[in-house]
Amino acid sequence: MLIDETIIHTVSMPLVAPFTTSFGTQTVRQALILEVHATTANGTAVTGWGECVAMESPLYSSEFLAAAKLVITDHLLPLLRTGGVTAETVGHRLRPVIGHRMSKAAVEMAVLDAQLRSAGISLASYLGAVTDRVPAGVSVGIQPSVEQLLDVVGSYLDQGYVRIKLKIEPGRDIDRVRAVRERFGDDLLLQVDANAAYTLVDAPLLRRLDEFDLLLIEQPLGEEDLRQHAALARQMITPMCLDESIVSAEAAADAIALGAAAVINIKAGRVGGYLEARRIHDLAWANGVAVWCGGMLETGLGRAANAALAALPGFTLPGDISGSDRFYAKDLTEPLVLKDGHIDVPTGPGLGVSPIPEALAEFGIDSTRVA
Ligand code: OSB
Ligand code: MG
Repeated sequence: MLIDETIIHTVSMPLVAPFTTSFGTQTVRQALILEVHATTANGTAVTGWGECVAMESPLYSSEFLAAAKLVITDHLLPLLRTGGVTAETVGHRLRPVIGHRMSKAAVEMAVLDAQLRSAGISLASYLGAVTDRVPAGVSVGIQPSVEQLLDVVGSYLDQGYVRIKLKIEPGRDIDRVRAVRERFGDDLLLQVDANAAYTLVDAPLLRRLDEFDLLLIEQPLGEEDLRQHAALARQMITPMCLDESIVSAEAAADAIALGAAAVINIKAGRVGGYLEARRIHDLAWANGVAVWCGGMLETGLGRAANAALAALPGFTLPGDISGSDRFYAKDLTEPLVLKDGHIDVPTGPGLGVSPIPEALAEFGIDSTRVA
């Protein structure tokens, strides 16, 4: 198909409660929403939607929203201007631009959505989904006190979430995990995520987590510390899971070979798109490495796509795929709803959901048209 024009919407969505991680506190989710207008080979007009998961500031990774908008506008879309485009070749066409995977992922997502909508195929069936609903875990931000943490975890469990992920940071780690384990019992599926807040010097401290029978510890060390994660993994019983470090299938292959990752958190945005995400899934599967689907406070668009990805057979652990209401009182699309601890995998063509025009108008703070 030929891309006629792209509209880059910036949305600003208030969170239902502040979300605190080791790298900061967020009360609003600003995101880029791509609206690609294209014409298929047989002359039909089609629209595709993409979401860029880059955050406002470069704290989780080097990418950030303002840069992403610039890269998409000035460097990525121009590479797709000449000749026909298919979702499967977007990654190759964008190769001259180094890095900027979240931006590339958003562009590929929109092209893929357009292509699948015009073909009447759901993203889930295109990717190879084997289930029609996925278990929902929830990522719990760092709370001001242990009491508040126990309240928040209790309310998510009441809602039916099947797995709890606690954000941790130095000084808010062992005691928090112990309190949750003691209150909610040994059967609770529990894991922690440090967002790179520790160094290898903290190994003796982190080893104290071993007594709490966690599913995994996610990204305790820095993005570039593959070898150090492998060293830490050898000192701990708790399975080592990487998030920030896995920026591509190549990085995943290195991490697995080094023994740095027994588990991988797959986020399509972080790795450059849903197609690369599927390649990592396939690689991990072949290596006996478990994967689960991470989240980046996506709107309904990215949330729907994540549910489709998480329905692949290698996703054997519950993902950070919560209902829309975990972050948003009102979503950009029809909400994804928690049912019996699960989220239904959308079945409609493409992503299966679209922005509701009134919601896009309400949350939109800018729309830029790129010819
Ligand atoms: O490390 O998984 C992470 C949110 C923003 C940036 C990084 C992370 C997260 C989360 C939230 O943990 C996951 C979600 O969207 O539910
Ligand atoms: Mg993480």
